[in-house]
Amino acid sequence: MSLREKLLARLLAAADFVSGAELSGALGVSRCAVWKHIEALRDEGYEIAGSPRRGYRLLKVPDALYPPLFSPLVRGKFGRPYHFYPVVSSTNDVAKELARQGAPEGALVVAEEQTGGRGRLGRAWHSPPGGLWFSLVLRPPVSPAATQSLPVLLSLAVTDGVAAFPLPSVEVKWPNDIVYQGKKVGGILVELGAEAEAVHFVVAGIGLNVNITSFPAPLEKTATSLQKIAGEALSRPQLLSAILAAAERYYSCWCREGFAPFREDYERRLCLLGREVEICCGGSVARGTVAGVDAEGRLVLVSPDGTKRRFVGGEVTFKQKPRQTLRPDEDKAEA
Ligand code: BT5
Repeated sequence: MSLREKLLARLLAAADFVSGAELSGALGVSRCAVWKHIEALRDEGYEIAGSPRRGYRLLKVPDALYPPLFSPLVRGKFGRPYHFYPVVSSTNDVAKELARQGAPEGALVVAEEQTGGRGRLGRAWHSPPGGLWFSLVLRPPVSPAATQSLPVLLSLAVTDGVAAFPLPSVEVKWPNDIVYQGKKVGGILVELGAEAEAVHFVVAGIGLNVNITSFPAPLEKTATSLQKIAGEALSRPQLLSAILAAAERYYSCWCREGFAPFREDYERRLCLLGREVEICCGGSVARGTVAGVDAEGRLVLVSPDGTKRRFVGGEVTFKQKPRQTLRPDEDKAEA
């Protein structure tokens, strides 16, 4: 780590002002050298408050994902090594290639823009500059079947990352969507490098519409962005680092205990709970009311005749208008 990165890491770790004396002691340089590096960071777009008596406090990091700006924000192993591309076809494709060449768990591929961003079943994913488009290499010690709950788990980590900002809460839409008032804010694409019994690697691709102000015609009515929700642009590096930290925490628990510990939390954030839906899965369509998810992250649907069915994947559409942002407990209060 360079001196600048160490300084930044100290400022990031501190919730309040850090004195110049403390910084110079920790970094082994003079207070004047600390001041010069603070000035250089300000030139790069960091907002740092300075007070003669209290020291320095980091207020805002610039909205750029270049390695020197983002790497100091990586707190754990998710995000190391960090591969950044201004433009790439699909971060999932790059991450898969890196994984095949032996990239370690936590390796991260981020692009400012994707020209061939993909959703499930080869659908196109609109990825202009301003969004967060990234893919993580994972090597979970589980069977291929157990990875089915990974998109569900990761969608929870994404909502946690978003919750680090002063925004109305976004919800999850099983299995892989992040939504706000029925509109899609983000999606997750998990791809596997595996044999029948063994997972060699997983690439978890996450796309989040962050600082995007308009969408092309086909998406105009169905998609939205965090900037539209917040009314202002958000710091993508801060958001990405919050998502990675949540994802790493959740993932390490999931590797040991599976999805069960996350079930209730997931249901609280699930926009489908108690709703009548149609689920399209492998060419067949089922209708029913969503009862929740099970310990494996499967969607539990109660058919009109009362039978319960579980789904590992599929396309869910509402048979009623999506609610605004009501939560299950608010539903009860309404009744
Ligand atoms: C997804 O697929 O939602 C998974 C999206 C994953 C994208 C990430 S970005 C980083 C990584 N690299 C990749 O190449 N992919 C991953 P699915 O559930 O199949 O939804 C796809 C559908 O969402 C499309 O058919 C469109 O209707 C809609 N869509 C496309 N782009 C969108 C966007 N930016 N925002 C909201 N909806 C979008």
